[in-house]
Amino acid sequence: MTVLRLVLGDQCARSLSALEDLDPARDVVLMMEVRQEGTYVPHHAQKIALILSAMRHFARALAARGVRVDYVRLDDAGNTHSFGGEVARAVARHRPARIVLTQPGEWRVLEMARRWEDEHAIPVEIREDARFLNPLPEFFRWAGGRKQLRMEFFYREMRRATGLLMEEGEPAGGQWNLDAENRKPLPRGLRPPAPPRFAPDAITQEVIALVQREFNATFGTLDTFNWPVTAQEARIALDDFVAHRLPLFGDHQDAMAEGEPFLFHSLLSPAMNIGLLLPREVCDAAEAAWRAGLVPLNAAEGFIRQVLGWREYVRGLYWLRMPGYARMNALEAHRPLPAFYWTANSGMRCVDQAVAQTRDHAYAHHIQRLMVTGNYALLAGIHPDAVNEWYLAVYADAYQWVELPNVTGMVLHADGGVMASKPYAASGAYINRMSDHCGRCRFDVKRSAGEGACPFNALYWDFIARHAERFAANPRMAMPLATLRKMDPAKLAAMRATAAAHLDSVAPLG
Ligand code: FAD
Ligand code: DLZ
Ligand code: SF4
Repeated sequence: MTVLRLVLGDQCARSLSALEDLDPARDVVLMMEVRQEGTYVPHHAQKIALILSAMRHFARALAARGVRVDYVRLDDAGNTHSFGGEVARAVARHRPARIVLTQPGEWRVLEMARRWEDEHAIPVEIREDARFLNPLPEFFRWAGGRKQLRMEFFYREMRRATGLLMEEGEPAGGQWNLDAENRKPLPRGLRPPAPPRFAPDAITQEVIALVQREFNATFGTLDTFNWPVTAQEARIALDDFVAHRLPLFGDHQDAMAEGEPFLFHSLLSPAMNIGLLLPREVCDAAEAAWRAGLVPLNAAEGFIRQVLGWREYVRGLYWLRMPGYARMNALEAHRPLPAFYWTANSGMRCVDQAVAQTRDHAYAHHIQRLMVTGNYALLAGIHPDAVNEWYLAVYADAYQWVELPNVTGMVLHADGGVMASKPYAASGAYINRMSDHCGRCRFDVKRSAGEGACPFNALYWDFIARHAERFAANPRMAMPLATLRKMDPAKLAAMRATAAAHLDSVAPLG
């Protein structure tokens, strides 16, 4: 009897566990374009277009291999526009003996899927997502009993387990982590090579028109759509990155520069997160380039650490801690999201550049997400729900399994330190060191109080003072707390007044 196999939009991988034992003569693959997935947060138009185009290409590739694909298009008559409704209609159409799917990337969808067995009175098998390098049971075993879950120790285990960048049981080059070499700003005159172009084919063009027509995506332009939408294109993107940008990826990983949204970054997360590339092939390509002498070790290690370490770690943490993780607010932050997260008109050059690039490309690199828009949200005390919704909406690579730990854990310290031993809070000095934004800003990065002072400075000390008691027991916060104690009270009062005036002047989302 028929097995109904589901492929969700972020599961466009040939090696998907749900397709493993597929029998083309017997089974049906169900793919569903549904409005609910496009609107549960106000997604960037490019994110919706990427998913729908990748889904249509993947369905075509499956059909070409003789697989029966039941593909529900967004504008099909009768589309109920939810996964639940479409699964119910497909069960009525095919009368399957059972449903098979790969574990979804978001808790809310997993909850939905867990109900189908009762709703349809047939077995529903939810399989491990084998695209990841670290099976969840192994992560849970590693995490078991530990009070703090430090990525660095997890990463070392992953290096040992996979053999990546290992030589006779030791880390290649003698050190596990070469991050100290990876903090250089972009030197004047160095222009990063442009990423490859992926001209939209007929399918992508059709999808772009559909998204323009059907979704009221007010944030984000589609004119600059340039994401790989097939496994073949994603491989071209990977090879291009390894050849042209990986060599300097490490050196300038943390740099920010005017008019350079991509720098030496890979831009591979959107493709990886929907299954067009596997993390193992991405890591193997970086390691092979290093072994061939084409890229330095700090570049290969820095990049592999992001994919093998951070990416696997945040996914493990998400499934370990959900659903409670989504409700955490350890620093009791309650402000609404400022409107400038959508309009790019804060007057803070670093913030406006990050938001404008996000609007134009559905992309900002890690340090912009962490140390600019994220740092601002942390210092200003914006509610985690509002911050999470924004990050989940605006990036082409955003799915809750990866977005939530980065925001709640890494950026907002809202998990009380499960992920990071101290908050990534920084004043304007950090942004000034790593970018060329401050020279073009109407605020003065050297000043901390009064009209025209950089808001990050005043907000930083206001944040430290606000949470001084809470952070007192944290040895990693000893330095800023000691500086705070020695600070002239009048100076601190002036900074806190500047922070308050700034926050009062910021328009919340209407
Ligand atoms: P590169 O700089 O080239 O890095 C290589 C790869 O490493 C990325 O493609 C990604 O797969 C992986 N990676 C790097 N850092 C992380 C990390 N912290 N967590 C998980 N994977 C990582 N990444 C997402 O994929 N989706 C998100 O929704 C997302 N939200 C984020 C929100 C915040 C607040 C922060 C601070 C980070 C977030 N990240 C997210 C992680 C990281 O910023 C992006 O993966 C990266 O910017 C994607 O661009 P890239 O492919 O050019 O990355
Ligand atoms: C993000 C997204 C969007 C915009 N649309 C669809 C869709 O129409 N059909 C689909 O199967 N998936 C879509 N997705 C991705 C899902 O939201 C994703 O599978 C879940 O969030 C689980 O990670
Ligand atoms: Fe950002 Fe402050 Fe620099 Fe302006 S002066 S770009 S607000 S860090």
